[in-house]
Amino acid sequence: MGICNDISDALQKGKAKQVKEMVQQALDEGVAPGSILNDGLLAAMDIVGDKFKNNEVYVPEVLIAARAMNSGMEVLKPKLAESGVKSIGKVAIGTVKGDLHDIGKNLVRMMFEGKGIDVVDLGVDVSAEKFLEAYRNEGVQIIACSALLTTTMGEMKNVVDLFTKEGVRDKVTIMIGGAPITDSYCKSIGADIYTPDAASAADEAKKVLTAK
Ligand code: B1M
Repeated sequence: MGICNDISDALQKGKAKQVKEMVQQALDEGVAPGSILNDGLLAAMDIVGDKFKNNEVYVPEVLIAARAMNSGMEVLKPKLAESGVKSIGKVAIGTVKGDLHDIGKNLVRMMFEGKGIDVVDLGVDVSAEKFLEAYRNEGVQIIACSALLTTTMGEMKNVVDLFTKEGVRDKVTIMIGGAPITDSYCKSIGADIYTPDAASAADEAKKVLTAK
């Protein structure tokens, strides 16, 4: 689909205004909203995510591409809702209690959105209770916790423990990440998935959501 490839190219270059205009043009030409999403916006974010994983592009390029995706989504979102295109699932993300770092968390959120996942962003300094509340009130299938400090990573264990105590641990997938986090830490606290970067987090979340 020509115009979807053009949208994808513009998005990869971070051209927000152009992406927005081309999404509108594609809609005017009668291209299905789902095709614009999958073959244009999401295809482009997949490519950006892969390049980020391979260190071919860095944080600023990803942020610029994500901004371009958001401007395309502004136009597309109402049409997707009308045409009944559903997201693949819902995630609640936050930086854990005591921790105010949000650049990595925001990147993970953008990569999730780039996979067609709905995201409830709880922000920073998020307590275990707030994660639980989001699970109960928002119907999320995944809880995603970010931590940047060795002094706050222990909060992730509190999240796992609270879900266990409340008897809902097996109802939700708990993903963790951030600079001090490792796979062995993930296993030691009983979380489900550790990923080292935002693109891998989105890949793993998609696997979980599409397997359900
Ligand atoms: Co702070 N800070 N900081 N800081 N800060 C670090 C993390 C630190 C390593 C710096 C250092 O000393 N060398 C150090 C932590 C040391 C430690 O605990 N071992 C540190 C410290 C000590 C502190 C303060 C305590 C400093 C002080 O006040 N004395 C304080 C703490 C405040 C608090 O949180 N309560 C503090 C404050 C700040 C600022 C506010 C100034 C600012 C944050 C601004 C913001 O986020 N809005 C800041 C910054 C910017 C940093 C550094 C320089 C950069 C962090 C960053 O954004 N990296 C950092 C040093 C460094 O890393 N060079 C540092 C870019 C970002 C894209 O990477 O977040 O790692 P990152 O995300 C990655 C992966 O980790 C992963 O994906 C991303 C990439 O794809 N990822 C996930 C992240 N979350 C994930 C979740 C997943 C999966 C993957 O699944 C759910």
